[in-house]
Amino acid sequence: MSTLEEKLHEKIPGEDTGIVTRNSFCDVCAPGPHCGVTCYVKEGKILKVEGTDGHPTNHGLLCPKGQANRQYVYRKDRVLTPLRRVGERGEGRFEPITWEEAWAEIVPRLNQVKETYGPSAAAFYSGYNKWYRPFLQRLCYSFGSVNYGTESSSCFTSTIMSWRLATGADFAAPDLAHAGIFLGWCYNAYYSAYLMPAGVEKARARGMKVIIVDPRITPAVEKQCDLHLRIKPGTDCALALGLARELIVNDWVDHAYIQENVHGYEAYRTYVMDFPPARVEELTGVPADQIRLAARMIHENMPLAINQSGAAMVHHTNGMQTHRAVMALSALMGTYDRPGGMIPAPLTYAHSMAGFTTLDHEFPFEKYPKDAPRPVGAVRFPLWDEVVGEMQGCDLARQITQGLPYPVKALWAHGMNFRMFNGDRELERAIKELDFFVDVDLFLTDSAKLADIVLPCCSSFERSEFKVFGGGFGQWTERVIEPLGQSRPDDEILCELARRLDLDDSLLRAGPEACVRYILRETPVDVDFLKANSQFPQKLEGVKVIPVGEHGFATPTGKFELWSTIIEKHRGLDPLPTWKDSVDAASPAEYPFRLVAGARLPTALHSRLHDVPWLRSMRPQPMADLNSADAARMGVRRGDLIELRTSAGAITVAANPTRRVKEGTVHMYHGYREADVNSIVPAGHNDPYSGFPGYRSVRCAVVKKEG
Ligand SMILES: Nc1nc2c(c(=O)[nH]1)N[C@H]1C(S)=C(S)[C@@H](COP(=O)(O)OP(=O)(O)OC[C@H]3O[C@@H](n4cnc5c(=O)[nH]c(N)nc54)[C@H](O)[C@@H]3O)O[C@H]1N2
Ligand SMILES: Nc1nc2c(c(=O)[nH]1)N[C@H]1C(S)=C(S)[C@@H](COP(=O)(O)OP(=O)(O)OC[C@H]3O[C@@H](n4cnc5c(=O)[nH]c(N)nc54)[C@H](O)[C@@H]3O)O[C@H]1N2
Ligand SMILES: [Mo]
Repeated sequence: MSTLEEKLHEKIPGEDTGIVTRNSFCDVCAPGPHCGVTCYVKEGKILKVEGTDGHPTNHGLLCPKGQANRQYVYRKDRVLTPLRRVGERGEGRFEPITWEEAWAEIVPRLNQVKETYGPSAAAFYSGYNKWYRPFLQRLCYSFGSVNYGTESSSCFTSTIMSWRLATGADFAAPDLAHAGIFLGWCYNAYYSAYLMPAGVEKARARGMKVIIVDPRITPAVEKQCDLHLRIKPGTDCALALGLARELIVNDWVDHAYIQENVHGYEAYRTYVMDFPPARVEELTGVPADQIRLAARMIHENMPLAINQSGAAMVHHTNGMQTHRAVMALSALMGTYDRPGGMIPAPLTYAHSMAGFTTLDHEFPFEKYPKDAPRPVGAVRFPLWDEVVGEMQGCDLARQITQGLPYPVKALWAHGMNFRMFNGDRELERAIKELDFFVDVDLFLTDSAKLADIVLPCCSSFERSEFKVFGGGFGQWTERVIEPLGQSRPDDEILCELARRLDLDDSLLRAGPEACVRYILRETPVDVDFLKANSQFPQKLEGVKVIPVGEHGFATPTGKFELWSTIIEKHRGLDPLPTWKDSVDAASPAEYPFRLVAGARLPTALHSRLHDVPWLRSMRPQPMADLNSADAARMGVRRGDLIELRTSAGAITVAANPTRRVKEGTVHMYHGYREADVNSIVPAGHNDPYSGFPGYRSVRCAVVKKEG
């Protein structure tokens, strides 16, 4: 029998130790996984965390980021009270104030901007966090502003545009359980989605084949791959078109599916004939034989499922078109909305893929302002505006600075991080020019230091929240600990703002629970039952899920549009998914490398974990990965300081020579304050279709620093 001291040391729950376990979920990364987390709590403090046994998402597992939740929640720079700036913007001098004092300052200043410049002069922005977004969007529209926007205008929404243009659906996921071949385009799941490889492994065990398209040798390439196409970053569109050509000339495509469901096949067929294997090899660096082999493997192992890459594929100036070109393969092979192919799914409450519909869309849009101007980004990125209709965050700096086509003077943000955009110093400067800036964050970040008022929000462990999980599960969580200091959940802050602004919005004013009940109103989800069983996700019985094969096409032609009748109306944009190299126009002689900014590290999540000690200890210095042969040629060894220089500037980082990255490329993770890679991704290096930054193909020089 252990002594009490031993039990305390081992953190064993019990009456004698005073330690209890309570379940919540991890909100460090989102929105896909949201792994179940069991917290060991004593006297209101979390002592340790572990994955929740039997949880439908993570089955007791946690990734390194999830394991570090205790250090994340108790990060030293947690904001514990509302703060008012007393120094210059960015200096970091604040005084603590009460919530009453904060509202007394916020309300008149937001109203003043509204009265002077019109409601859309106030923009409402959310960083990576998804869970409170429906509240923020509705509040923005109720305020009368059209400028609701999020970090997803650099993340996922370009893929949504691609799907909407092609099929009318928001999203489609690979049906690994029934696929014969998985085209793992930009598939890096061991690092970016750690639960996914298990599904791939299971399918491989029953014979599914895997092709991975990635310039790097990732763990997935080593463990789960039958054919690795080691492509030059930013050239994927050419490879997709080349594969299509091979499938067509060998007569391996699904004519019956195309006949019935595809619009624009003839034009597309003519276009892809310009991409024979030899040319594609020249453009992409993938050997012609491998292109032929890949096409044959697809033909011999149908049905075809494709990785739905959130980021790497669309972080290019031809990214949206590239995504269309890749997903077009599912139309050619007849596997869109077919078993083993790409299964469309709605993005439901708080962007969790529950697979059933709610009143997510109606909740904000019933308040959409009438007779308002178009949101930020609409003039520069008109296709984005037509297909998405939100503020394109990548154009915010320009509009603040130029005041065109109308001024933006105030910013209310949840988790603003200027470092996440290309040419980020422009956004930092623009924010400094604002009349009024409020940032709601857990931490006093460098972006929060630019704010007039900082409001403290809390983590998932400190709030109660409705959550859906894949497979049709729902949970209404309870607080595991009380909110630290005076921090509050974002949804409560937003509902309070609606009350304080006296908005004509009885639903928001009624509070978060009333809003969630409204969003779920037409589903059989039993909120009271979930609240009474808050410790574990419950199967949601009776929710309506559209069967595979019955989704149809909500496009103007009612078909899968290879030729987009929406893009057709936009001058200067191509209705077919056309090829263009995504690299910038700087001189290749001066900048011989291709910089890829941001391939995921298992221990980082954008900026938010760089200050978490356990995770930082794995890669203490900002480090760039470059190919060992390139490094040897320059006499660069591991840990040497190198300068990465682009047409936009330079940063100094440590070198990590590795065989894993392709010769001629450098990979550098983002979000470091001391080596901010987005400061050297040129401003304006954006995709004209989506507005997305071309983070992942920038011409770059690598110079060894002496001493
Ligand atoms: N070079 C390069 N740049 C990139 C990318 C890349 O690959 N390369 N990736 C892009 C992509 S895909 C993304 S998604 C973006 C992400 O970019 P951001 O959204 O800016 O990511 P973070 O810095 O993690 O998070 C923003 C802030 O949200 C705060 N936060 C965390 N939880 C909460 C919460 O519940 N409420 C509130 N109010 N705040 C919270 C965090 O403390 C942090 O300060 O970066 C983009 N930028
Ligand atoms: N650990 C961790 N996990 C994360 C995140 C994180 O920051 N850290 N971020 C989350 C977010 S917001 C997102 S959007 C997703 C992104 O998820 P992913 O898209 O999977 O992210 P990455 O690992 O950046 O990119 C995937 C792979 O694409 C390769 N790649 C880079 N450029 C190119 C290219 O031009 N062509 C091809 N074919 N491949 C290329 C990279 O080498 C990498 O192996 O990850 C999520 N998961
Ligand atoms: Mo993202």
